[in-house]
Amino acid sequence: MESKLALWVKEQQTDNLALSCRVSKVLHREKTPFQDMAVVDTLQYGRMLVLDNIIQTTVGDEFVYHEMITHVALNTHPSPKRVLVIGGGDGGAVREIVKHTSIEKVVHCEIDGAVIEVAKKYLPEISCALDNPKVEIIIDDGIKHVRENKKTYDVIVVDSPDPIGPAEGLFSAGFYEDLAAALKDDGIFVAQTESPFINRDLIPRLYRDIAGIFPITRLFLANVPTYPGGLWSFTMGSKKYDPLGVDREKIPELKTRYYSPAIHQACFVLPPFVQELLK
Ligand code: AAT
Repeated sequence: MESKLALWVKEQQTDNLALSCRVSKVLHREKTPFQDMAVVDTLQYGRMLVLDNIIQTTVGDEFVYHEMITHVALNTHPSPKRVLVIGGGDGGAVREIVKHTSIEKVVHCEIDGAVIEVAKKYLPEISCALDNPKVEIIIDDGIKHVRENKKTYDVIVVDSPDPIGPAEGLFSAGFYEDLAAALKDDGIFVAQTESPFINRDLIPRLYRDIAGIFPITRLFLANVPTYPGGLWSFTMGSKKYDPLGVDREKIPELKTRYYSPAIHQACFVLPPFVQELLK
């Protein structure tokens, strides 16, 4: 008999908005020292990682986010060798970064080792590069790691949770100063910067803070259906190279499903309601 039981994961995105996904199976539940973690199979988007009731990633749409948080910045730098990922315990950003042949080392600094373990066990298609010999995993606070490393990285990717509670520090001007110091003289950082529909106070503040530190600051967009609002922003701070100056013909061919040389240019074209936020 077909089960009539309907289990749902519900992310309360704002006081007045929620996204629910029907669950076919609960694979893992754990209270880590940092957060409440679950891995579930959803019928719409496949396997999903949830932390503190916030959807972190799903097998169905993760490629958009992980390709865009990495390739736009990596292809702006002429030869990225040392890359730091802060957060992103699922390993999706690391998987994309090691596709670049110039890469010598990826340091992956995630605060919660339990997220990495669970990703390795239940999300193999996302975590598959975490065992790559070029990857060094450090279980530590990314804020502390950038403070302790100066002029070390070509590119830093901030794959952070939403700016709630302890993650707030990953969205502060002081942290952006530390990122600038941890980058080499021609370094670039990129961070996920939330939804232009929902985080309309946060995005202008971050953009101003980053533009006060980096000579080149650019915001770009992609569609991530399981994140609040569906339209997602990323902000890049660069010391020397402009992502808009990249010669499309010279972008290396990568096996991707969302990012492409045309998307590299198109993602910086902002609708007026987003441009308005950056004035
Ligand atoms: N790849 C998309 C997944 C994430 S997860 C964000 C990760 O950041 C989590 O694994 C969390 O444990 C880790 N994290 C939180 N704070 C820190 C910190 N201070 N240093 C290092 N890692 C940290 C992004 C989800 C975005 C959700 C959008 N709604």
